[in-house]
Amino acid sequence: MIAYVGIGANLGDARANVRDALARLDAYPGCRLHAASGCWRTAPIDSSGDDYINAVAAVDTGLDAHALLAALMDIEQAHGRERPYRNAPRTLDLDLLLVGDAVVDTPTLTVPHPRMHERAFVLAPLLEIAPDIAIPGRGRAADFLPGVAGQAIARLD
Ligand code: A4P
Ligand code: MG
Repeated sequence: MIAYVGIGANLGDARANVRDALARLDAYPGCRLHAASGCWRTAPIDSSGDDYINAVAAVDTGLDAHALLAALMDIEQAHGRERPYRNAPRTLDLDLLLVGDAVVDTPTLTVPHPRMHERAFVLAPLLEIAPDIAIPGRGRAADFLPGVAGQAIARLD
């Protein structure tokens, strides 16, 4: 099964943190990195501080959605992630975007990620590695791109 993970950082060496997250996803027990987008520089949305570096990873895994969320939190912790307040600047934020075609809605986990279709910093890197992907319950991810055209993002080399 393929799961898609949104990666974001805007503290410290954000690009290095994103690259390290990709390596840690590949090394995590039960996970294997299947594909990774390039890095994108993105203006903060509902958040403060420096521009973010964002990317999306496709992970080949047998873990279920809750086990994947626990894995992502482990990797965030390894980066010393602190949570002083919601949407605070962060060394590393890992969001579970899609887990195959699963739909999950529990107090601790919502999949598909409920805001992914409103965010250029998710859609652009996701579509780079999965141009035809659908968001369960919403439809083709590509159809949401025009709606986020006003959000400032740029792909880095
Ligand atoms: N949670 C529920 N569903 C999920 C899911 N699918 N993936 C819960 C990950 N977590 C999920 O997350 C808070 C709680 O959400 C977790 O405990 C988990 O049980 P968090 O990472 O502690 O908090 P957060 O990231 O500050 O909040 P949240 O709600 O994840 O924020 P968003 O909406 O993801 O936004 N602008 C740019 N340019 N780039 C960014 O990457 N990121 C955010 C974070 C805001 N603005 C941004 C960016
Ligand atoms: Mg988060």
